[in-house]
Amino acid sequence: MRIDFVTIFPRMFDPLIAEGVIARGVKQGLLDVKAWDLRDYTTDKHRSTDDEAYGGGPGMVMLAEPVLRCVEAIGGGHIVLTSPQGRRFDQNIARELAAKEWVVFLCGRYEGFDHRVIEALQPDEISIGDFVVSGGELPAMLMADAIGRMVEGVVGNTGSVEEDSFFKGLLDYPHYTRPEELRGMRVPDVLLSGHHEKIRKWRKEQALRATRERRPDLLEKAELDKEAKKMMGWDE
Ligand code: 9D3
Repeated sequence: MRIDFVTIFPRMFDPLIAEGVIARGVKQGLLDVKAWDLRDYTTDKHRSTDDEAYGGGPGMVMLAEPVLRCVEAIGGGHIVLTSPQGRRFDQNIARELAAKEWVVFLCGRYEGFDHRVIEALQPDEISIGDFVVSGGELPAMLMADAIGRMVEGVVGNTGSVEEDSFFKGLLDYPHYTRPEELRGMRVPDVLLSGHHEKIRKWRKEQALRATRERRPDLLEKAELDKEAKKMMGWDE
């Protein structure tokens, strides 16, 4: 899979490409990741990437021409525009984008892009949530991480919780490792018991309880099996 970023801050992407799950995918040859400097596609001697808004008001607007020139130089891909006005990113959108061969993120700054970028490219506008960050770079990196880890082979996830069909859509159960006792706090006996069936049920109960207490909205969407409904006291 190929992932490109169009930005006025290409060096912000250095750590993404150097460390972690994206770096792993790049090293394995499964991901091809590049940050493009919008300034290289400017058309004036000052290498401007933004200007004042027509109609007045505070804040600058990013120029359309450098973005369009840069996108033409990239030459393809599914174009995502990071924007507070976009559809809200979630695991389903991550899966959708991970299925693409090539994704190009346009990272906005200031008040965003000249609207003709949206008219010309008709990008897939995506937000990461209802809070304000200073630009699209961090949102794009966050989405790239979520997408990259879903590309086959990037994360060695044999038997991971996420892949377990039951725990999909639920919060995680508590995890413990050595030592058995830490500052007076013991690992739950059931996890030391060696009873795999009891451990499975305990984890399932814990995941259901955490989800009911913290994210009841997730529980409504989750498809619970008979055993889970019984654990929740929902059995007839
Ligand atoms: C909606 C807020 N805008 C009107 C007052 C101003 C504004 C704030 C922040 C315009 C652009 C930005 C920069 N943010 C992003 O580019 C952005 C973002 C975000 O702020 N929150 C969640 N997801 C995203 S994706 C890109």
